Amino acid sequence: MKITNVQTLKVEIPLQKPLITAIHRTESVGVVVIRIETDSGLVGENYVFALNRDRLTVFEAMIASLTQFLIGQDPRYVERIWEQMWTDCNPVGQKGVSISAISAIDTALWDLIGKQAAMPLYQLFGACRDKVKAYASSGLWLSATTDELIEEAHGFIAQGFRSMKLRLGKEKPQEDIARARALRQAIGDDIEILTDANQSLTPRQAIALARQLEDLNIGWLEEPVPAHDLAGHARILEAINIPLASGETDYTRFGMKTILDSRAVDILMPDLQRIGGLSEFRKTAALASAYNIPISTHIFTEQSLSIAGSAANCISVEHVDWFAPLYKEKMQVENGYISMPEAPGLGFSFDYDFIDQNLLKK
Ligand code: SMN
Ligand code: MG
Repeated sequence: MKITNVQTLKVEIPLQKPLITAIHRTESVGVVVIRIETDSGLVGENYVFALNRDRLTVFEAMIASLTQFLIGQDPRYVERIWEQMWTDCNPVGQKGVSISAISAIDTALWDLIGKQAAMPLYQLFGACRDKVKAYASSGLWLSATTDELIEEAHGFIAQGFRSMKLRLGKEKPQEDIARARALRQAIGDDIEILTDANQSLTPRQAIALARQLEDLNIGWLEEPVPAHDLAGHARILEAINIPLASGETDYTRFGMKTILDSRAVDILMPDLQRIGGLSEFRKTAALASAYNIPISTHIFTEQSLSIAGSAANCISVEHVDWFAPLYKEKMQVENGYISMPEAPGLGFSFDYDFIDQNLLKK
């Protein structure tokens, strides 16, 4: 099997309601779709997420700069291709746009490998489970009123979720506490509440806030302080009785090792795109297991199921619905769990009617 062509398409996916956290704000989701074509007729499919439409051409150009390592190559040499792309990006930086492009390509190559092997990737990697706990994360935004939070929460429960993530970072900490309290009261004790402050607090603020949330049985507190403040994370972790989660903002196994060495997290949350694709995610899961630290995957739900089904220390996946319109197959949540996709490769295939209708021409 040889790669014959790499195609990219810029797509803007409309959102039902704006996505708003302490540091994110967008009304639509921008992605660069990537298709790696081969002489076998099989196509590897994946995308880069650029939050909104503003920088799609930047990501597209970075992918184009790496196609020299793909054309004429066998996708099964994914490890060699990864190393070549990684080395090539050294002078321009091995984080940010570089690693996003590497990730998009790497995961599309794995999609091809799975399709050729006629196996879903979680089985090709060595399966450890058939379904995984998923928490609802497409909502409970900072912009929601307390009434809206409760309405959304009931909607998540009706969809089959038993766990959901509330965003923190209101101007006054009392507001965060009141919202969390109202949510807990509305949904009862059997549904898990996770929280994410999106790096908006100081260590002192985070400790004070966490102490007031402790009696609400919160599953974790995520990114309480700026992601690079690992000493701050470690200080908070020691001081509070809520597990601390972080990791989505850093890159590759090297970034994750720094977090793990700093004893900064109870739960590591690698992000498929920032980590460097499925190749690097598998290495990261193994690394975290050596530190006795569980992982929970960050966004990219469809593709991350391949990790969740094959990494024994993966405790949950974050469920976001933003990318669902790209795909023909839809994830189903049942009693809090998502089943592994059984189709070969990633197990999700693009809906080109939707993509064509939402193409960005410039
Ligand atoms: C998040 C990440 C990316 C976009 C929106 C929200 C958030 C999360 O940090 O963990 O879901
Ligand atoms: Mg987060």
